[in-house]
Amino acid sequence: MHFHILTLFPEMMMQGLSTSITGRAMDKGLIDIEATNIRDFTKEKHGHVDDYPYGGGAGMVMQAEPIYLAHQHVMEGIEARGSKPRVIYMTPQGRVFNQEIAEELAKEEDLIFLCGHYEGIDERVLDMIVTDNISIGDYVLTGGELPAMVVIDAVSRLVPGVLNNDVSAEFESFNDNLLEYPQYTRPEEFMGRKVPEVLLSGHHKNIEAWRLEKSIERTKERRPDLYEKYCKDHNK
Ligand code: 21W
Repeated sequence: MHFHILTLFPEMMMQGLSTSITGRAMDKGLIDIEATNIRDFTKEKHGHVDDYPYGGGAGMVMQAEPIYLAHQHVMEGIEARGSKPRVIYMTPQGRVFNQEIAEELAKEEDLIFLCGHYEGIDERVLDMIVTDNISIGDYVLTGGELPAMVVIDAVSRLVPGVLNNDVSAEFESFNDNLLEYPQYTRPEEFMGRKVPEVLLSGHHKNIEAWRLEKSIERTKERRPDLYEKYCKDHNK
């Protein structure tokens, strides 16, 4: 899986994504991440990439040309491989990201992320290059960089081999609309609190039943919206 990022802060993104599991996936060659600095494509002598909005208003707007040229540059590398990738604009106005979207994106060979900063991007270049608009939720951030990192992290762990555990990433939280059961490790007793007896019993059927019960219990308590769906799916 090849991730391409158009951003004004490539170092921030490479640093974040080179850490932990995504970093190991890069080392193993399972994913690669190329962050292109939009500023490298400005033709202005002072390196400006933004300007005042026509019609007035607060803040600055990112100009079309450097983004257009940065996108063209990235496409040159990709088209050599013969694929036409989706261009995802990270924006508060996009589809709200979830696991289903992560699974859909994980099927692609290349993904291009466009990250805005300041108040936004000149609409004309968005019309020309963007295929998808994605938000990560209804709160206001300072730019699209952290949201793109969130999406890349979620998609990366669905790439075969990225997680080294035996159970595939598919059988996890948000499957069947249930939250996960509580987990415990050594020691058996911590400050007077014991690990639930059933987990020490070695009785696999009972353990499975206990975990399902706990999953249902905490979904009802913490995520009543998911619990509703679970009940409907199970005719309860
Ligand atoms: C915040 C951009 C506010 C634009 C027209 C007139 C990407 C994000 C972002 C940001 C505005 C995501 C305006 C959840 C987010 C992002 C920066 C408002 C003002 N437009 N997901 N005036 N939350 N945020 N523009 O903030 O770029 S995905």
